[in-house]
Amino acid sequence: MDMEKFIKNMPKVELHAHLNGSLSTKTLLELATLEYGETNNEFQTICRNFQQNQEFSLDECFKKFPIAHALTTTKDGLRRALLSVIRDFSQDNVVYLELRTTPKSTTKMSKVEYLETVLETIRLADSLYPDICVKLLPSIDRSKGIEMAKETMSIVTEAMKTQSDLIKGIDLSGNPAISSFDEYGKILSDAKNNNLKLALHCAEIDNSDETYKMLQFGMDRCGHGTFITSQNLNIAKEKQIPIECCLTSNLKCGTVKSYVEHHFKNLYQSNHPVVLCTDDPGVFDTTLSDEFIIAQKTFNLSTKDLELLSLKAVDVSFADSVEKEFIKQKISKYFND
Ligand code: 6MZ
Repeated sequence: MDMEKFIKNMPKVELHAHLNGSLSTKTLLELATLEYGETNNEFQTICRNFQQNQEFSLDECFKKFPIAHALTTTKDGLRRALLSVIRDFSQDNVVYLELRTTPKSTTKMSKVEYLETVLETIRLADSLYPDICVKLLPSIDRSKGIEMAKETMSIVTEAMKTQSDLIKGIDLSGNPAISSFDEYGKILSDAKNNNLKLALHCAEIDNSDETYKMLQFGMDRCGHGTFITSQNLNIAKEKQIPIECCLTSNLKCGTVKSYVEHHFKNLYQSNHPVVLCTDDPGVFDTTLSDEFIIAQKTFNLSTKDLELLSLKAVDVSFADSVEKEFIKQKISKYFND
């Protein structure tokens, strides 16, 4: 079997994907048709522009999300979007997915209803797409301010009383150029005390002071980690903080110059825990298979490397021990049969 086919069929683990960044153009067009009756040409162009095919800046990337957000303001739209995303990951042979999303209040839905709809839909997807196990990491968007973050935490804390089998951690994301980490420390400590793991976007842009503070604060996984260097790299290594590497996202946002120069290479070669992730497969026009294929070709990975990377992803996931064992068996079977 050729390598691309082997990777496509391989059972994969996705740990860093944002719901509204994961909508394919096809899904956006379907949602737009349902929302506005008929898809007009103008909206078709807007949907097609969702994908970032050229190299843009990170700031440009953040201008894309409102296109998806406009189509997930109702319970119906949100449900359809989420089901499409889970289907797409499942069709790409992702067997375990930790999906992130920021609970939002819209004119049609409160934040509580947003979170409830997402959780209900994940449960529904369990019967529709039984080959994929989905968990949720509610996101705090750092660009929306501390009051919004407090509100999100209080809603998540309430939901945890009955849905802790699905809600596994908290993601801190949003435009890293806006606001400072200091404001969010207290809230994230509360999350930790509430048995939530922390997956924090850190060092996506070059801000070594903030990166230092975040690494000292600690986290269960680091999103991107692009600019973790020198002393900060030593801290990340001492603490063995797993890093979620999103090759195409970083390339298209211009935070790394080329695939070859991606920090994945040094981290992997120095045996630091790393995982390959898509970030926003809709925006960046990628899949987890594509990311593995790119990594395999760029860094000349062997099938043993692919197996080790996949098993490491299970280790650093927020699944429970029984779930981890189950996924590991699927992966090992694929590689060793
Ligand atoms: C930081 C990002 C991101 O939550 O509406 N998001 N945050 N860095 C990135 N790198 C490119 N990509 C996505 O999904 C979209 C939201 O995820 C965050 C942003 O807050 C974006 O608005 P949800 O489902």
